Amino acid sequence: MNRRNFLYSFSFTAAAIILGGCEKNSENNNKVVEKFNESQKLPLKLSKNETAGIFKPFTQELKIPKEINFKNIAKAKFNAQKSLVAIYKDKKTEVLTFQGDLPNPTIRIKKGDNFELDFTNSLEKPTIIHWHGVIVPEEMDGHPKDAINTQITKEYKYKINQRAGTFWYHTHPHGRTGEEIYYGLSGLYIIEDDDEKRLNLPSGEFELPLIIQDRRFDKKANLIYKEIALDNNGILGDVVLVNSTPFPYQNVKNTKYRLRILNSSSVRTYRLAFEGIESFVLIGTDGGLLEKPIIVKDILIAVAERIDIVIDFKDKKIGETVTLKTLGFKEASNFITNQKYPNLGAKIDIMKFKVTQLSTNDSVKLPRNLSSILKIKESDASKVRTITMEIIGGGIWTLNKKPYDMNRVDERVKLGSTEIWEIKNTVHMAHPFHMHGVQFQVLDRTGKIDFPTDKGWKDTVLVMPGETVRIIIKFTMPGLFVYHCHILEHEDHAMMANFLVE
Ligand SMILES: [Cu+2]
Repeated sequence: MNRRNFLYSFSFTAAAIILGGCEKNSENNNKVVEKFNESQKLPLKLSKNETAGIFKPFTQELKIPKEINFKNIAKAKFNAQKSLVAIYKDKKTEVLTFQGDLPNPTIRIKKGDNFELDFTNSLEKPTIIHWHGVIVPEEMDGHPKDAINTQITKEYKYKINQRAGTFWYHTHPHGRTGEEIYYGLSGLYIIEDDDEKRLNLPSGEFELPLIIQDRRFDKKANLIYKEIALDNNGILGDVVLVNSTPFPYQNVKNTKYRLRILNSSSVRTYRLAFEGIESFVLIGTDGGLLEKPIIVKDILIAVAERIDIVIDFKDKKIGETVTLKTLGFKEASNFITNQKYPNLGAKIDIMKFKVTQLSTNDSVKLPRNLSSILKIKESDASKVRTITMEIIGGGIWTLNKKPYDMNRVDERVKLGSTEIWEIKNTVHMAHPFHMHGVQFQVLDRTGKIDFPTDKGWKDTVLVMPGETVRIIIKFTMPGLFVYHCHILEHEDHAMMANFLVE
């Protein structure tokens, strides 16, 4: 038994026995999970964690990705490559990057402008970049069929034709997306427009991107990837990186900040809240700003989703700290996950904001109206389709019980038409459903949990266990695109399908 197994086996035995089946359902089991979660409040008990000996949480300052702003350049260059990066201060971790360092650069571009990038693949296997949430022509979208071989360069060139919002990019080779994102190949992608500029939202030093990823490291700061037998349902980590910084801190002034948050983890859904500040304001979702701000105390963010929030540190004195944490989300699954790592219900302190300076300027007022969202009418829909989320024999994750086949067209859609898709989750695990080539609206859901993010434009929606979520989509971009579960180990399995818009 290695050190990690030994340390974990002590407190995990009770949970392991009761959760040993495929699913749990009794009240007793829930109690065990509660207790289990409590014992998992990381990083307070970080001695369980392999990296505990090599760093102290909340001592490394948050890294801010550098920006590639298309206001200043005509064309960018990415080269997917192996790199050594100091995730832990004074240690080198082997990762994958686009420009030699992590976090990868944030792309910033204005609606109406042209995006141009040369992408070279210096990895050993074929890969391709997908611009998640950005509606681009088929050949620019990064469909897994378009993966380029090693030492080949692909030219991306397209025009931004959509409203402002927080998007992201990541590689998308079939069967290896999870591994490539895990090792580093993802980044943020911000679209701006004049409508949003006019709102004078917090910007510059008062706008912070937060890319959240849970990861596993050994004592030498090497990333540990999946244990095939134990991680079939998704990889959970015990170290939370924000912008590739483990459990960081950020110095702030006592004023409003806009936080653009992306969950780029493998499977974990976070229920984010701030210890020290009771409520904050949700202003945007995957596809840009909401119509009106929504005040929340906590918010769910599943893998691949983005939330745009404003938090106000105005009541904090110099020297006070505010902790961003996840309250845990055990509702996400009754499936067992790798018992060595904090489960989906675990409460984890993620990062700290330290108020170190008084603000000299608090002119930012949050407008009552942020944008207008034209509701797609149900009566416009010409077709209703049902997509089921299933696990089939041998533990294979699928959609409609059909493992993904790159060459099979699963759904044919008429260009310009509007459709309702009913996403039906038949299993006891929540799945984030993502579609390429569109932004959609959520019509309704059968479950009890209220998602304020359902009010905005979406490209990824969490479907709870046993739940049916109805979405409405207008198809404006012709071509072959994929839709899939965004739990990375599920999409790599076979939980993906093709739709052809023609
Ligand atoms: Cu899934």
